[in-house]
Amino acid sequence: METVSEARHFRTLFISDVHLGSKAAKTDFLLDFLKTHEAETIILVGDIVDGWRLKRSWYWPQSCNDVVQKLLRKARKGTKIVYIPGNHDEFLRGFPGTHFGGIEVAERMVHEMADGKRYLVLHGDEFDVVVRNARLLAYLGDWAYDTAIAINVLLAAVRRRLGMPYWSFSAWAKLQVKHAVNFIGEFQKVVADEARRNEVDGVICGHIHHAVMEDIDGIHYVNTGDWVESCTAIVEHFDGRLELISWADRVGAATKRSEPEPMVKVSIPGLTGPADNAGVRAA
Ligand SMILES: [Mn+2]
Repeated sequence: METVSEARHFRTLFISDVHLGSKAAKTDFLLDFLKTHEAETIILVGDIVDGWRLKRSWYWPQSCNDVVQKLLRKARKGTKIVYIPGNHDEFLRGFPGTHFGGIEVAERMVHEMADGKRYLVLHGDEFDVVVRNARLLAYLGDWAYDTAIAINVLLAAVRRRLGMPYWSFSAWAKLQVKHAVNFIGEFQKVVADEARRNEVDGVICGHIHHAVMEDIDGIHYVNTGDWVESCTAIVEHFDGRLELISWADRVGAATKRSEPEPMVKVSIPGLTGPADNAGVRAA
């Protein structure tokens, strides 16, 4: 589609849950968005590359490389880019503090807005276990809470070793439609609690594919949403004001690709393509 709009400039751009490597990734929309949105800093809030999908079956059309190249080009041109890995791209979690192609990898960070407000930025999957066992953990207290999070991290590592996919909150929540709203509410509350513990004004996360900005007991809870369904991003204006952009709404109804795209070789520094038919080994 032809979009004849000038690029809009922002202080910061927050994007998460693109799931490059999954057929559902709306790469065309994201490319359009990245072409028309410039920022001093771009923070990738996890699950940008879906390592799990790629491991099962290689799906990497040219448009996936285009997204990666677009980001790398922005980095070359002076945009500061921070990549906070999520559970689907946790192969990057082993490299906190490292850089690839000008992109910095961090587990989580505190971002200070132009108006001085401080926000904790993290993907959010570490709280899955707390969400699932919220009532029990509240009863058992801090020690059990910390232990549960540690066990969650350990369990994810064991599952990874055994070649089992990470337990997916969004997939699971969708299966339990009736309760999904409760789960989302519980997730938001748990993440807001973490922000409070870190003595910040707000929190920016992804993971549950549910973009929203709202106040939760004095904490500004912000979720970046996703680029597999809703095509949403959070932007910080130069005065520190945050805005939720729904890109799919801006450019019209989502149009599905009719023809399957040919697969190409991946070109992400550090991530190699499939060596054989067995699939990909993600770093
Ligand atoms: Mn996630």
